[in-house]
Amino acid sequence: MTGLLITFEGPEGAGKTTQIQLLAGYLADQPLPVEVLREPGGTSLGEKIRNLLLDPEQEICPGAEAYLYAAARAQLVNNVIKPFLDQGRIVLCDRFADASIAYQGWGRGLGPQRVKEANALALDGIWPDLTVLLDIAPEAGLQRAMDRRAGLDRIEQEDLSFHRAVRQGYSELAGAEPARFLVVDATLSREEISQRISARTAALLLQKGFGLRGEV
Ligand code: T5A
Repeated sequence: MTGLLITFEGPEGAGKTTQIQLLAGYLADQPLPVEVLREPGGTSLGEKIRNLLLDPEQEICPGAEAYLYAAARAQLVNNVIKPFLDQGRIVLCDRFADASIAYQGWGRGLGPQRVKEANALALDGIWPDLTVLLDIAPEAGLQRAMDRRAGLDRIEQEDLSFHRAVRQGYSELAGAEPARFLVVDATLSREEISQRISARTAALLLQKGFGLRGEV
C-alpha cells in the first residue's frame, strides 16, 4: 500500500498548525502511521532556506523567491516525503506547492501557470491526495499572527493587497479542483473545523483501503 499526502493551506494565521496537530492526534489514535512536516523546512537544507525566505532584512526578488521555495520543496520531496509515502505512511504537510502558486503566482504576480511549471522538477510527480484550505480574511489572519508573537516575518509584512491576492489565488485553486480541496471557514471554532477535517480524512482513508477503528 502506498501512503497518503494531505496538505494544509490558507492565508496567514488561518490555523493550519493547530488543525494539523488535531488531525495527527486523531490518526495516531486509530492507530495509523502519521508524519507531520512543514514547508519551507523539514530538512536541514529546507530549514536554512526557510530562514532566508522569512528574514525581514533579506531582499529577494520574486523569481528567486519562487525558486527558493521550490528548492526547499525538492529536498523535502526527495529525502522525506517520497520515502514516507513508499512506506505507506500518512504525511500531513503544512503548506505545499499550492502555496507557491497562491503566494508567488498570484501574490507576487508571477502567474500561476509559470509557478506551477517551475515546481514540476521539485514535485517529481508527487501531488496531494487531499488539500485542506482554511479560508480567512487576511485582516483577521494577520491579527491572529500578531497576537501570537511579536514581529511579522518577511512575507507577513507584505501589504493587504498582496495577502488579498493570495487568498483569491487559493480560492481559484480550490474552484478548479473541488475533488481535491476541502475548504473550511477558518473563523469557526477549532473543534468544528477539526470535526470537518477528520470526517473528510476518514472518508478518504476508507476509500484508499486504510482500516479505521470507528466512526468519526
Ligand atoms: N510561503 C510558503 C510562500 O510564499 N510560498 C510557498 O511556497 C510556501 C510553502 C511560511 C511563509 O511562507 C509563505 C507563506 C508564509 O508566509 P510560516 O511561519 O510557516 O511561514 O507561516 P504560516 O504557514 O502562515 O503559518 P502560521 O504558523 O503563521 O499560521 P497557521 O499555522 O495557519 O496558524 P496557527 O495554527 O499557528 O494559528 C494562529 C493563531 O490562531 C489561533 C492559534 O491559537 C494561534 O494563536 N487559532 C485560532 N483562533 C481562533 N479560532 C480558531 N479556529 C483558531 N485556530 C487557530
